Amino acid sequence: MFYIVQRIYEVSMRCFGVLFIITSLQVISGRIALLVIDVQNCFLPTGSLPVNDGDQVIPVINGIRQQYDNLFSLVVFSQDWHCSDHISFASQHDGKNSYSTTILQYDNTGKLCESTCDVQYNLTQVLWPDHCIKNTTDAEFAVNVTRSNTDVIVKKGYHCKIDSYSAFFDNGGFSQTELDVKLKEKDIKSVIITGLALDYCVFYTAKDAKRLGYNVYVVQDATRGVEEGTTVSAVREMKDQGINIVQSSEMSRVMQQLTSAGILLRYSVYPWYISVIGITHILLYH
Ligand code: VGL
Ligand code: ZN
Repeated sequence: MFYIVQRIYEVSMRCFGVLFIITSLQVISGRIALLVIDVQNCFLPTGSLPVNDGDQVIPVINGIRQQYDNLFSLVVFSQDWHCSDHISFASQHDGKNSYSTTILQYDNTGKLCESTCDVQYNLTQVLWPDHCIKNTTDAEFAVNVTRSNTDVIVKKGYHCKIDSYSAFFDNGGFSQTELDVKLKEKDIKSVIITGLALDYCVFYTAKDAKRLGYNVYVVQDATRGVEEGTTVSAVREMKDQGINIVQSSEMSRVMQQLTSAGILLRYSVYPWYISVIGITHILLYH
């Protein structure tokens, strides 16, 4: 009789062990997302808003995918997707040159003040060359960037009267894309951010991700900036805000850190009595 109880006990302990390992692994593979920001023709050196060496992020991003794809629960591609008369285009502002700035005024509902209006927000807008116009080749993803049909695509900047650098919110914080919901659906806790441009869309996406509570990594050599000065200040501000700036050569350490954190976290919420049973078992039978 005692022997049977002992056997049942031993088998169930083994099952617990296997269950523990499986649930830990699920946590590991269930929590990290790779965000690829605006790797589109428009931002490549031959595009309408060329970013210096913008094409050089592609092999770095592809390399990260090749090595760590199975550790990402989600890969998201954001896509700058503008109306042909988008408010951020210098061409829509008489006498204004590309790369100059203007102030855009919005009322409390987030509507652009074009005539008399109760101004609630003044947003400084950099005026860009016409770029990433929706449904054009210029707005397509770079042909060489590795994509899979399970990747999620998040379009942004499609409201004609407001710009949107972040892949989460427009520049006034008036409206939100589906990105946060998609990440939460997959229980994502950490985001690895790559893409273009470091001083605009990567920067604002990283800051919003941090504010929303994600653990944020920006892979610096998998990004490029539009301009030197804004790139330096963006990197400084991200570091100040607790965003991790890493190099692709450090990715193996980062992924290891994130996955072992997963095990620890899982262990700390694992029912305590299983440990007690396990320890008792070892003391009694070994
Ligand atoms: C971006 C400027 C204008 C970007 C988008 O993707 O960083 N920059 N639109
Ligand atoms: Zn844009």
